[in-house]
Amino acid sequence: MMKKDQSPPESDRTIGIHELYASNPDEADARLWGRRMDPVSRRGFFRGAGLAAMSTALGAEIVFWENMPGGLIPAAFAQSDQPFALPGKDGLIVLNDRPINAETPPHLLDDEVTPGNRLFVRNNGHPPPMESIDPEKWTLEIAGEACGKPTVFTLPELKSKFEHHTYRLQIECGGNGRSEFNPPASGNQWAVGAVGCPEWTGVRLRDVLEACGVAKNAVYIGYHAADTHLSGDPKKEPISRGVPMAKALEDESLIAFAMNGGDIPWLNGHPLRIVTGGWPASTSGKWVKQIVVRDRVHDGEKMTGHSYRVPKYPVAPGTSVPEEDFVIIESMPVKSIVTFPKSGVSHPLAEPLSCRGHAWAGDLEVSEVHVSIDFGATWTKAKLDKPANRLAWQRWNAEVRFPQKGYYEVWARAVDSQGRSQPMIVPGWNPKGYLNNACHRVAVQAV
Ligand SMILES: Nc1nc2c(c(=O)[nH]1)N[C@H]1C(S)=C(S)[C@@H](COP(=O)(O)O)O[C@H]1N2
Ligand SMILES: [Mo]
Repeated sequence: MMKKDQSPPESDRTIGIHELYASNPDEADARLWGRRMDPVSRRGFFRGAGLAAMSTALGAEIVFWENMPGGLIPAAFAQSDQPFALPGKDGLIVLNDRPINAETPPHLLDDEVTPGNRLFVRNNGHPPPMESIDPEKWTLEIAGEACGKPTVFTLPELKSKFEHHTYRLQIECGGNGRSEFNPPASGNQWAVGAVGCPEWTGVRLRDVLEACGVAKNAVYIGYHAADTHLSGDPKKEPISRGVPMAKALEDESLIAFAMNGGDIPWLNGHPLRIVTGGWPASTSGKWVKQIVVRDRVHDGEKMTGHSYRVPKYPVAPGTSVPEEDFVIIESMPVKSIVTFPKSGVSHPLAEPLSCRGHAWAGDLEVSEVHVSIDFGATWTKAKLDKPANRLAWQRWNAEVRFPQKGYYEVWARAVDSQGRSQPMIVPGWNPKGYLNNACHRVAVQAV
């Protein structure tokens, strides 16, 4: 549960980290980040326009920019309250700039419906340039070996031919919470904020697929999208995932063209994305151009190997697991966050403190949320709202009183409709650091 301090020890910041990168980049990453980085992402943090934009933002040229490790946020931003600005986003913590990955601090997730500027961003490649996107001309092709009548729709056709549906759907990155695993797992070091629950409007994936003929041997769908691979190689895709037919055909599985009544934010997939709530958000393809109906488990980029997969049996931390023993993550586990108060607040001893947050449970509903101020020795049942619709997160709130002045932590623990509870400490270690649904906790000083 303890947050690992991601910042390097003071001595390492100044002594020879650049030299160390030149001679032993793995060791330099380990010292700087407490982990080893993917060699592809290590170099070339900023180039061309990105570098120019960053220099403008900093108000100075980055003299040694070529030495900056991939994903390193300039200390001028990382160590200040002024977050590095992403277009259309506000207050997010940027974990990586290439590709852009940013999470939302939990106190900024307090809204019942997550606003566009507060929805996390998880990119595997470069998004299609904003100015290249014309919603009127955008097309979506339905194809694949188990599609009876492959069809290309323009976005206006899609909107006019099929009924519109609006749902609040929770999406959470499979790697949310990764930063707490030990030994550390490579990848974005998400804390708790790679989750959100906006209101999506679109057409049902089912309606569109059925109009194009779903063959009897259909097993899975897969998406192909307009973002490009980090290497610049046009033959490579950054990501192409999907879900089994049963999930694709659910009422709530959407091809969404709007979010919260307006355009989907550019970084979240404008003008068209899939939303399959409750499953790892990697299945919710952004900037979607093609959906294939497959006669086998979709084998696109990041469907195979270790991506979005976990060992099919529990393993000791640090175990190396053979590839054939991994299974694809499907519905996400029960989880909750405390969105109020913000961690670190002081609160007058004489007054009760109203705490609140959200809870969700993949394809299931949350049936109870409990809070504790004594590290889990005793729990109080919170008031829990019903979800606005299936696969929406649920608001909880609870009033707590502190017995005396001092330091406390408010912990929240949700239980799903099948009786499964969030663990109080980090659950099952796995090589890629997925599915950490440990209790979230915030610090409060009673004064
Ligand atoms: N085309 C495309 N779709 C994508 C991704 C991507 O990189 N490209 N990332 C996936 C992953 S891993 C996650 S967690 C979610 C994140 O959605 P968001 O950025 O809108 O929060 O988008 C998914 N869909
Ligand atoms: Mo993700």
